[in-house]
This record gives sequence, structure tokens and C-alpha cells, in this order.
Amino acid sequence: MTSLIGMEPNTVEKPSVTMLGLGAMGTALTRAWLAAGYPLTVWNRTPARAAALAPDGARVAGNAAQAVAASTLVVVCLLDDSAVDEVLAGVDLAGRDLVNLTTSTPAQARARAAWARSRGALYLDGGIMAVPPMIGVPDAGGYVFYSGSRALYERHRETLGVPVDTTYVGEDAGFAALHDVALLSAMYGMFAGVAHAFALIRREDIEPAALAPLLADWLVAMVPAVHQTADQLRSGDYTKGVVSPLAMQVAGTPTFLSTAEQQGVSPELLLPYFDLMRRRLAEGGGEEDLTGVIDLLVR
Ligand code: FVH
Repeated sequence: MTSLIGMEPNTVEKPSVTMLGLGAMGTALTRAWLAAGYPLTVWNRTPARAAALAPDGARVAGNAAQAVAASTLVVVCLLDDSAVDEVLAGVDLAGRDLVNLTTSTPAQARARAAWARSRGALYLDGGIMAVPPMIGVPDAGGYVFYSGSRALYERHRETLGVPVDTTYVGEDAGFAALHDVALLSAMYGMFAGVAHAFALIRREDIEPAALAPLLADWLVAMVPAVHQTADQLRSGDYTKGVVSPLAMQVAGTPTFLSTAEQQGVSPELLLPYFDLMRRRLAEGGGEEDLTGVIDLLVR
């Protein structure tokens, strides 16, 4: 007979979760909770997506109101804010802990928090920093920004952390969305630079696969500069620790533009940033880092 000495039977009941929205992300989240033994009630506009989860143990609700009634913790992961409006219109949210993982703007998140409060629900907004294959994979590096009710976050922290890590960024319900969009905006800026770099070699006898690791290593080497930017913004001294002054960098911009022209590549991704660099130089920021550009962006 197998000895149970030293083994804790898994007697702690896991809290039940209601999931509204079973697209790629909602399904991945649901599967991770089911795999960890959480009782799940699910609903989706297209019923087949909910039915597909029943064999794995999900209880399929007939409509959104029934799903919401099934658990205190209600997680919403829909396409956009107007889908949230449609799905939750007329649904009784009193006493529910509403966690909205639908991508939204900070203003939409704040309005949704007030809307939830007016219906007697606590509200937490989430910004997902992961793609579906990263969900349920502990070392994949994904996480969700949460903001809004700290009490709600603390109450469900363990459950919310099952599919993917969590990072709480404050009581302001708009902060999760703001952090989400800030990081993704930086990502798009980086992808724009990567697109320009590949375009430069496109017609040459250089394998993209040969450039890729050089590009990746260079970007990784440059990334720590964000800490110096933050330090300069905090102190207000944009010349602190400068290695490559703005004047020198602006002097180099014709080389980038001429190279683009010679390679038959449009400079349209670089020009807006170069224009801002020149404007800051004209204002007297020649000895500074690139940090002054930020002040030109903030209207
Ligand atoms: N997938 C990703 O890579 C990103 C990663 C970062 C975070 N996003 C955001 O997550 C939200 C959901 O994204 P998703 O990937 O699950 O999106 P879809 O697979 O397109 O599923 C959309 C679900 O929303 C339902 N839906 C859409 N409109 C309505 C509506 N008017 N009424 C009711 N439900 C609606 C849709 O239902 P159905 O088409 O299956 O009937 C899906 O359940 C999103 O905010 C991303 O920005 C994902």
C-alpha cells in the first residue's frame, strides 16, 4: 500500500471562475485554469467555442447572465470595449469581482471601473503582455498588468496568477491599459527600426538570417539605455551620463538618409524621429541625450 506519510492530500477547494469570451486568449486562459483543477463556467457568443471546452471539464452556461451568476470571480476577455458593453448589458453584477482582460484605452478602463461600481461590482482591469501560446507556460515570460481595486487583486492574486504571472500597477483602473499600451508602443517603434534595417539589405547579397542575430544582439545591447532615460527624466538633467550627444547624432543623420536613398529604401520610418532630434537641437539641446525628444512629444 502506498504510504501517505509526508503527502498533503489536495483538499483545498479551488475558487470557481467564470470566463466570458473564448477567443484565442480566453480559451488559452480557460485551459490553463482547467488544467490546474479550477472549476470553470464558460460562455461565448459563438456556442461551439464553449462546447469545445466541456470535455475538459468546463461547465457551459446558456447565456452571459447565467455564467456571471455561477462564480464570484468573473473574467472577461472579449475583442474590444464595445463587445464588453454588449455582453454585460443588463447582466446583474451585484457582488461580483469583475476582472476585465479586454484590451482598452486608459479612459475606457476608468469608465468601465465606474460603470462596474455603479452596478455593485468590484473591478480590476488587465493588460495582457503575452500571446496565447505563452499562457500556462510558466517560463515563457508573459504576464498581465492589473490595476484597479487592490482588495480584489489581493483576494484573487493566486487564481489570477495560475495561467500567467501578474503585476499590479496601482488603484487607478486606467494604469494597466496605460502600461500595456506604453510597452506595446515601444515594441512597434523597435519593429519599425527592424523593418528599415531589413529593407536596407533586401536587394543585397546578404541573407536576412545572417543579419537577424546581429540585429537582435545589437538591440539587446542598447536596451539598458532606458534606465538612463528614466534617471534623466527624474532628475531633469538630460546631459547626465551622456555618451553620444544629440549634436553628434544629428550630424550623423544625413548618412542614414543617404544610405537609405542609395539602397532604394524609403526613409519614412526614420524621418519623424530625425525631425524631432533636429528640433531639440535647434532648441539648444546639443549636449543632451535623446531624452529631450520626449518633451517635444508631450503636448
Ligand atoms: N491574441 C493575442 O495575441 C492578444 C494578446 C494580448 C491581448 N489581446 C487581447 O485579448 C482580447 C481577446 O483577444 P483574443 O485573441 O481572444 O481575440 P479573438 O480570438 O478575436 O476573440 C474575440 C472574442 O471576443 C468575442 N466577441 C467579439 N465581439 C463580440 C460581441 N460583439 N459580442 C460578444 N462577443 C464578442 C468573440 O466571440 P465569437 O466571435 O467567438 O463569437 C471571441 O470570444 C482582445 O482585447 C485582444 O486585444 C490578445
